[in-house]
Amino acid sequence: MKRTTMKVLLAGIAAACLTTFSAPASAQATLDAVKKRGKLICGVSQVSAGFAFPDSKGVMQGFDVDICRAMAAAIFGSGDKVEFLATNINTRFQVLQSGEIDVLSRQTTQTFSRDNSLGLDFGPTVFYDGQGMMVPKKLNIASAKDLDGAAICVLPGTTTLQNLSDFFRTNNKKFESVVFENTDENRNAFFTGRCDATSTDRSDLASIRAVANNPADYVVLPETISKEPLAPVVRQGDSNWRDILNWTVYTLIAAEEKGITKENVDQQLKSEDPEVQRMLGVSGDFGKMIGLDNKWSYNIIKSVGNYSEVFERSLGEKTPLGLTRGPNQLWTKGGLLYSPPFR
Ligand SMILES: N[C@@H](CCC(=O)N[C@@H](CS)C(=O)NCC(=O)O)C(=O)O
Repeated sequence: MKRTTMKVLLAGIAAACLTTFSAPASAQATLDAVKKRGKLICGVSQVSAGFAFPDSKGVMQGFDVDICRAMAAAIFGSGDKVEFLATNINTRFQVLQSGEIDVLSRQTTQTFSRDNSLGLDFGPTVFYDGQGMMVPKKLNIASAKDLDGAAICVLPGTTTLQNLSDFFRTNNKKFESVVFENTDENRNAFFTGRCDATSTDRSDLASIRAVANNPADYVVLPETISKEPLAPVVRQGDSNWRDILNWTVYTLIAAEEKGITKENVDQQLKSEDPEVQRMLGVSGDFGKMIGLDNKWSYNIIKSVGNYSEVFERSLGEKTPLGLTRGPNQLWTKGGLLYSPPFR
C-alpha cells in the first residue's frame, strides 16, 4: 500500500472513530415526552425509611428518591421537576410497562428473568444488597441455621421467598412462610410476634428496624443468603433514555471519585482535570450527545451531590438506618462502585 493511501485510510479511520453518532429523533421518545410534559414521573416506594418516604412536610426523601431527582436535574436543571408515583411490590413493573412512569427507582433487584421477560431494562446497580433475616433479640437466635421450623414473614412478588426456599433446602431445614400483601402488614406482623423472623434485603431490614418502637429489641442475623443488586429500571427499546439513566448514576459515582461535591461543584468548574471539565460541561459536548444541556452533570451534582452524599444523607451511619458503605464503596476503596470514563 502506498504511503499516501495509508495516510488517507488512517485519517478516515480516525475521523470515523471521532465522529459522534446522532440518534434518530424517534430513538429519544421518552426524553421528548418527558421534556414536553415538563417533569419526570418516577415510581418509588412510599413506605421505605431511608429509600423513599414522605418527611413531616410531605416531601419525598430518600436514596431512591434522590436517584429520581438526579435524573430530573440532568434533564431540566432542577431536581424538583419530578412527580413521585407510589408503586408497590405488585404494581411496580406494570406501571412502568404501561408508561405511567418514566423510570422505576425502588429497591428492585436485577435478575435474569426480570430483565429478559418483562420488556424492561435495568440501569446500573445503585445499591449492592443481599437478603438477610431479622429476629426478636429475646429469641436468642444467633444464626439463620437455627431457624429450623420457624415462621418467617415475607412479601410476595419479591425475590425473597425463592431465596428462602433455596437457603432452607440447601441446609436441609424447613420453614413456614407467612405472606403479607405489603410492607406495613409485614412489619406489624413481625413486631407483634406473628412470625419468628422476617426476611428481606438487608437494607430493608435496617429500614424496618429503624421504625421499631425499640430498634435494640431486634437483631439482624449474620448470614447474607443472596445477591440483591438494586437498580433503577426503564422500558426496553429506548436506548437514549437508558443512557440518560446510566450516565446519571455514573455521574454520581464519578463525582465521588473526583471529589466533586454539591458544595464545591462551582469551584470545580475551574478544575484543570480534563475529565472534570468534560463532565461539568466546561469542555466538550457530552450533554448534547444524549439530548441534554451540557451542564447536565453539573446540575445533577448541584442538586443531590455525589454518590457518597446521597448515601450518607439517607442511609449512612448518622441516619436511623446506620448503614456502612460495605460493597457500596468506590472500587478504589475496596468496593464495587465504578464509573466508566467520561471520555
Ligand atoms: N429487592 C427485592 C425485595 C424488594 C422488597 O421486598 N421491597 C420491599 C421493601 S421496600 C417493598 O417494596 N415494600 C413495599 C410494598 O409493600 O410494596 C425485590 O426486588 O424483589
